Amino acid sequence: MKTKQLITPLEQNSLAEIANKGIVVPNYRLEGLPPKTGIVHIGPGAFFRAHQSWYTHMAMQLSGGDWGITCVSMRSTGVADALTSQNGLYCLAELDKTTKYEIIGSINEVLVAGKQYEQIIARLSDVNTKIVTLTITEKGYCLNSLGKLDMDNPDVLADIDSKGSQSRQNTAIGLLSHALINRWQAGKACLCIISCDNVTDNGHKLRTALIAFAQNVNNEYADWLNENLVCPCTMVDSITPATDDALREAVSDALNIQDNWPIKRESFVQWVIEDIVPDPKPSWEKVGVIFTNDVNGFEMAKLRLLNCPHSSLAYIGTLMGIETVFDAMQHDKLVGFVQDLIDHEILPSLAEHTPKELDAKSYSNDILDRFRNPSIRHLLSQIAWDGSQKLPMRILPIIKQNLSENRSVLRLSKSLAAWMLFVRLRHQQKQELVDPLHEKLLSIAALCNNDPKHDIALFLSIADVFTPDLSKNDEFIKSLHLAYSCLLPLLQNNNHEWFA
Ligand code: CS2
Repeated sequence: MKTKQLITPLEQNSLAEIANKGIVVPNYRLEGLPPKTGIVHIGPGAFFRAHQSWYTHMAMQLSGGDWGITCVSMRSTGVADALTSQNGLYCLAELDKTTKYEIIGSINEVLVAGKQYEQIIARLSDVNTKIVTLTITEKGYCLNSLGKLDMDNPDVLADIDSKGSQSRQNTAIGLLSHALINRWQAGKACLCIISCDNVTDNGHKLRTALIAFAQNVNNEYADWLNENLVCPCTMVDSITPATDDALREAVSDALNIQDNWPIKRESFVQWVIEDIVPDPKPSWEKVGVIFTNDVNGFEMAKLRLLNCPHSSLAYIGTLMGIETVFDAMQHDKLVGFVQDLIDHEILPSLAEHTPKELDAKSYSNDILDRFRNPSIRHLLSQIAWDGSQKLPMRILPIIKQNLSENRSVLRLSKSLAAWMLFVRLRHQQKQELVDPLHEKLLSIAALCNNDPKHDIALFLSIADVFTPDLSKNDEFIKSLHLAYSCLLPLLQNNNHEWFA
């Protein structure tokens, strides 16, 4: 580790010095006043800072504009603590055949809902704020298994009771509604709110949640929102592992700068947005963002050809004692299973839905090559988080479609059975299960007795995950029993023979 005096702190005042070292810095932060806030982002996690924040940075590098981003953390203070002392600046490391570092300056500030609620509402209500982007994870949309606002969610009910504007909101939906009500009452323009989560039909579901909330608060406001709210659907993609100390050290050694929270990702990055975003907007199209009216085709292909194999590797690989995606891709039989899953149960489901400009098989091969990137240490345990929220987006829709089209679901059922056994493994090992339904899932795991019929019935009883059209489908249940029996040895003695 270099001695402290050689390290330059990453902050506004050191940008010129850092630029003089030949490091790419945000030129829009060097010239004149920093860009004003034009975007508010809720959920400033690693993916946002690797993806949307980078795209907006690139757009301002090219064309300037007041597209500074105010980030909002709904709960945790970690990102705010790390970035505030750095004036929002951070280093992005692209790790591939070569490593590329760049200082990103699109973030103006990070506010925390629990401490700076009024400031957040002021930013969201400000006439200069045109766009809101969201990475609040699947559970953040407060949707039930039918894709509607979850009126059984106590946080949603509490937010509605406060009429969305009288007090601090618990949910992102409530927070947005508070600001939208302010804008409506002040006669200001509405907002364009862009979901950037791996949620099927994300823009429409977000819009449904916001309008359903409005209808429980004030009908006039709901009518205005219905008329003016723009929520484009999107597909987002870049493999972004969580930051670790190895990255902090690499940035410090390579750049001689002290960055509290650098970000790493692969070089591949893609953003597809439904072409309904009103002007003014950042010049995202000049830096590679695809605006199209067929987002659904891109989104379905990505969720099914990247995220579904990802989750399959995460659960099966963890049961096999494998740690990262790269390690899993070295296991021929596991890769063979994933390839069969893709070829026989996923690609056929996309045949009628793939955009004409997308060759699904080639796209899938490229994704598996991305999984083999030796520079990316992507933990299977990270991908395994929030299974109860992810699998209804990336595995269950394929199963439903394949069942209705008389196609096999056995391999998909093995991925699902692996999730169930993963939950049991977490219970057995008394390890944390990162999932909003962790209590229910662990209580089910405690009741499992290795009898497939008994155990599967317990998991299928989770109505928040399995809708009746699946949980009561005899063919699916039979397939799940077979898959569960086939993988059970992985839980009992780490036996890899299940591939046979
Ligand atoms: C991953 C995704 O953690 C996960 O669930 O499958 O975060 C994946 O890395 C991204 O969708 C890639 O764009």
